[in-house]
Amino acid sequence: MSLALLALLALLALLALLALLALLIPVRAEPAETTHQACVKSVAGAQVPGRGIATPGLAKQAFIQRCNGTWARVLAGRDRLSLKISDRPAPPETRIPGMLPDGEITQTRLFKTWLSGTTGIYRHGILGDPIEASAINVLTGEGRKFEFKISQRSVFEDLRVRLIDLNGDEKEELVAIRSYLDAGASLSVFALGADGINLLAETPPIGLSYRWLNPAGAADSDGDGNIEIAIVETPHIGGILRVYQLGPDGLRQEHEASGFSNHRMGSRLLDMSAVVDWNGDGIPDLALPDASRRRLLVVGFADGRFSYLSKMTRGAEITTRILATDLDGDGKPELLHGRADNTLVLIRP
Ligand SMILES: [Ca+2]
Ligand SMILES: [Ca+2]
Ligand SMILES: [Ca+2]
Ligand SMILES: [Ca+2]
Repeated sequence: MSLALLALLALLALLALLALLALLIPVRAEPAETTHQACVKSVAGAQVPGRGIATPGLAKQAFIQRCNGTWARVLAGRDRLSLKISDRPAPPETRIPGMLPDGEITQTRLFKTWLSGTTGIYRHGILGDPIEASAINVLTGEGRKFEFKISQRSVFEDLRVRLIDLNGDEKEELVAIRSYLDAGASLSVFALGADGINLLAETPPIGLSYRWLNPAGAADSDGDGNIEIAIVETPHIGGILRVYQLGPDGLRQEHEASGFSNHRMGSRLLDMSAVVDWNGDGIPDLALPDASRRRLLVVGFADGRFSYLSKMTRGAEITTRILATDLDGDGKPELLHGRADNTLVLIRP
């Protein structure tokens, strides 16, 4: 056999081996994006009021409010989205005397909560006006009322109290953004005891006045059985994602990663993030925009390791809530949001 023929045979064998390897290595599917032209003012699930923070769970129904104020239900086909004229999904929100004018009521089976005690001492205006709150209110299922006023050196630079059981005692803690006049925002966790509301734990404030943070989600994001809470620190100036777990010594940071944003300066929208098991490993992941809010990212913390699970196509700015849904009923998640280029987007893993 000639040398040339041997070389040719070797080359053919190599090519066959490479082809076999290509078949064996799974190709990672790109997320599939389905869009619909619509000027979207807001995106909502069917359930309101809620806990005030993204947690695991897929909305079976989703609604949008168009820029002209009308509401529509979002229907998801395999390759297209359509809108069906609908009423507003939730009844008009109840107002409680004394509550923060643009505040929101949150509720679980055990409590109803809201912010009150309006104050103008911290003129930051990150949430649309310089009027902030100075007290947390709780109304229990048995009709007991509690109030907790914070000191003059700080305000609740927030619209709502998030209700989430961070220590696993089957009773929700009360979580709010507390800003110190001379040191900026911290994440504050309160607990309702027999004697009233008490401060349970707090992250160190950012360190500078007029520096803010926005919670992003709460879930057992590493699978260790404890709930973590994720926040984005300084979402307007190159946000840092921080993940905390509440323990006997307070809130301990477990992860830190830069390049995220879940809030636009001056907006009252706090929900630009979703908790969703994107890779189907049974552990909840977190979806939130990058620092420019022009690209949606999904990150995971399974087994205590931070990783990027998906980076969507860069496009126009994300302008609405990011809602985890299962609108097509296949049991797998989708992410729904509106963009500044008048597009409603549904993304499948
Ligand atoms: Ca608890
Ligand atoms: Ca955990
Ligand atoms: Ca997962
Ligand atoms: Ca689905």
